[in-house]
Amino acid sequence: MTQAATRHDWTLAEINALFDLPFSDLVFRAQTVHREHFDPNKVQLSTLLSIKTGGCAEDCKYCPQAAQYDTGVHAEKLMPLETVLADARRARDAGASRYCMGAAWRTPKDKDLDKVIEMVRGVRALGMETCVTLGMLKAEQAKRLKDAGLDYYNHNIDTSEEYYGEVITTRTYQDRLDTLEHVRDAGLNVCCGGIVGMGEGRDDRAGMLLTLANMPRHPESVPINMLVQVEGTPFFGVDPLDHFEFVRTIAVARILMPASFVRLSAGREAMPEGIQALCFLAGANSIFYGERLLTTPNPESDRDARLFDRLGIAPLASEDLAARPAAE
Ligand code: SAM
Ligand code: DTB
Ligand code: SF4
Repeated sequence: MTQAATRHDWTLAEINALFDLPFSDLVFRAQTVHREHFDPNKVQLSTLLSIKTGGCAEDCKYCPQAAQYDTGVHAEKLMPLETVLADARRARDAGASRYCMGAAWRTPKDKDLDKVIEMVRGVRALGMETCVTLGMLKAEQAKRLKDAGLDYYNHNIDTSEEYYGEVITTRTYQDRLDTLEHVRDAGLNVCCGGIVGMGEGRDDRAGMLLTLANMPRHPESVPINMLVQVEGTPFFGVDPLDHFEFVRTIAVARILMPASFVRLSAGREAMPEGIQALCFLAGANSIFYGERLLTTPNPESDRDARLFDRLGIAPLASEDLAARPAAE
């Protein structure tokens, strides 16, 4: 089968036209693209740990960790190295190939970065891929992480440039793009996606994917999160997004970024398994695996293992990942 060239010049009208396709046509097209680039029955597993929880100075309206919202999440200190490594070992033994460490920081202080670097080294030594998400990074901080052997940096654009001001006011869209450029320039793999179900319109979902797909190189990993509504956050109580619209978002991401891992990310706890199966059919090939995301629940690992069995899906091993060409 001949592969269409990977594009970086999508227009909003083209992306909206994909969203407007009949559901079956869209999913068929996404699955066809998916099969040109990936084994359709393999899914990559990442386990998350919040290494520094709560007390964050930013005002992201979806986030239970922002200090200014009363959500019951309290500020904690950075976790000790040994606690992190013990958790990573458990995740590896349960089958995760990548370990992602998240911190509720606007940006890391250099002395905190030293400690995170020790964590990255320790997790790598366990034979896992590493990912961290620490907020905004300066160029030299990104380089230090790369030198320490970090594989991926997660930093999301979250939504479209147009809707962004409705979601966060304490840092700009451009701030996020600057961090992503530093991460890319340092030679790290980029993990970048966003959240849907925050009251945005379809145009915003299309606009978010447009920003991602027209980056000079596609992010290697594209997490699509369904908003987890947490009481006390400003977005608690917004109209939930139709599940089929979520599947459409996954399918369009797959078509636009054919060689990237598209992650069915937050929101699976409240998502019927049939919808999750549709997401895999639409080209999602990565999940967060383990009972907890950062502060909110995720499906139990044995429930996911059973779902994979029923669908004939196998977890992707670290060796399979190492053998893959990079995203384009
Ligand atoms: N503080 C860092 C930052 O914001 O870049 C790193 C951690 S932050 C929690 C990582 C990402 O988690 C956010 O960019 C957002 O996309 C996602 N996220 C946070 N709260 C969420 C929620 N309630 N539902 C879905 N995704 C969420
Ligand atoms: C991403 O895109 N989603 C993850 C990860 N990157 C860091 C975080 C989801 C957080 C969901 C809310 C919580 O558990 O606090
Ligand atoms: Fe802080 Fe990150 Fe939550 Fe925003 S998403 S409030 S930056 S922890």
